[in-house]
Amino acid sequence: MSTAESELRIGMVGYAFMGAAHSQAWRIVNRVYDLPVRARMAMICGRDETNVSAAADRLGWERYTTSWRELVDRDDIDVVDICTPGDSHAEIALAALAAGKHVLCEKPLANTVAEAQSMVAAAQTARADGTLSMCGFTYRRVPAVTVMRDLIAAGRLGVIRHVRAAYLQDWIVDPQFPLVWRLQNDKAGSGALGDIGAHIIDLTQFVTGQRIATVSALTETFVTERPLPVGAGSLTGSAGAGTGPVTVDDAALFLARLDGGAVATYEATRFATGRKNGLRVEINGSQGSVTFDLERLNELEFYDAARPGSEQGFTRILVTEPDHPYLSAWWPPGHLIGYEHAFTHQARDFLDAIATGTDPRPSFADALQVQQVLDAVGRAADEKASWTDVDAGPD
Ligand code: SOE
Repeated sequence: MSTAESELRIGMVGYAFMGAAHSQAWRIVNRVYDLPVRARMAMICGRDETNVSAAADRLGWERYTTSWRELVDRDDIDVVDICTPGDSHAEIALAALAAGKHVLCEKPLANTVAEAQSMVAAAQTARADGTLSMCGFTYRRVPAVTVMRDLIAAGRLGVIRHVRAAYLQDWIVDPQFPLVWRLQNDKAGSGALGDIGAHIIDLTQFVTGQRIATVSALTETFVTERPLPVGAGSLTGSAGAGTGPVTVDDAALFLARLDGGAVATYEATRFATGRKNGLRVEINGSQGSVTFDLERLNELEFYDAARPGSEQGFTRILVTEPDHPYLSAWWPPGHLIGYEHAFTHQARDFLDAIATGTDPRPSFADALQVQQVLDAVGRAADEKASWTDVDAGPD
């Protein structure tokens, strides 16, 4: 692949919510971080010419195309960034890797384990030629999450006993909210489970260093029929004429055992009325505990059992200091960051990996393992294997 010196020409497929978040990251990553390569926003792709040309203008891309195959095949594109619904991830990623492009793919990696396996195989083949790939589990790049991982890795919590994770949203509580692609199984693969459950699976495994080994699960679809959307919907939308079936879960809950001995509960729902983007994780160990909430992403609560009895209690760590990961390049100490910054951190890490030839994480193989957990949860919920009915009590 020919690359202009010190420049990586990015081609992004998709321009809705995730496309906008990734564009923001590509636009500013070299302004914030001193990197060996520069990202150039070379081309954006979307199916609708009017919309994609407007998105190119608004988001700052040099050119646009309506054909992802054209984008993938061009000699003047080095990196393909996939921000489309899950049903097209595998096809685009396989073509891009075969064409020698580095690939960043949004989460979840695919809609099925089989697709994810084919992506891992393609990524491994491409790696032999120096082509890299990474999956966008962006919350790994929230500085507080990295600090949480570091505390656990340093043994500050002792032996990890409990993982308690929930991802709580409420954007489809209204039964009149339209049937956008995230509510359609053929486009999204699953509902709350894959969209937001995947985040807490990846995040908890990342911070604990333990993997989910076995699960018992239930899923629920509270609203089974919704108005058809007008135009392309994402997280907002207008209801049009007619209705269609919701073919994904609205909520997914599961119990798990992790391979390092921890036990865990997970809850992913879009029906937690009043909770907007509440990704909450609490880890309890033999020597301490730590909690994180995405709605307060500059903070951690840390309990250190080694402190004197008179000083015990959860301490708030404000993760805004230059000593914390990613932060010295941003603002003076004590100044806060937000949701979009993790995308810039992700772009930074991917560019740096390409420039230095190191393997970025989460790899496609890491993301396949998350896909296997999603699959196991789906099967456990369908099979209802480990459910025990409560005996009928008195009236
Ligand atoms: C919608 O539930 C969504 O936008 C997810 O798709 C994203 O991955 C998450 O970051 C926020 O919520």
